[in-house]
Amino acid sequence: MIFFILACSESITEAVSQKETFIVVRETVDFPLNEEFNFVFTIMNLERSPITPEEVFVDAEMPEHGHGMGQTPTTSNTNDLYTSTGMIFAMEGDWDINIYVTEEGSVDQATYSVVCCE
Ligand SMILES: [Cu+2]
Repeated sequence: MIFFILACSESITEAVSQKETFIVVRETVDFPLNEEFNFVFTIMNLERSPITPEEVFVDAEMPEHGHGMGQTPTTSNTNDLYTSTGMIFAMEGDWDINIYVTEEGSVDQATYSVVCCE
């Protein structure tokens, strides 16, 4: 863990969900300003095997400003790789990308805090 923090301090690619039921590993590390982008990620269980939950929903917001992206991305899965299309950061600053996963009727959430757009 210490190695991970030292090696990847400027772009953390893993996020553990709030209830610790899953891990998100993102491939997308760069974010354009005011231009649609794809957010690509894998969802894993705690044993680090890819999973495809019943429902996966992605959204993003600027917590300090109280607004979102102004549009809702579409999330699809191909061979265990998830892609959210129609993401857009129209403003520079701190964004939270939220991944909501529903399994057996219960929702858990993982969040990446990223900065647009270094
Ligand atoms: Cu804002």
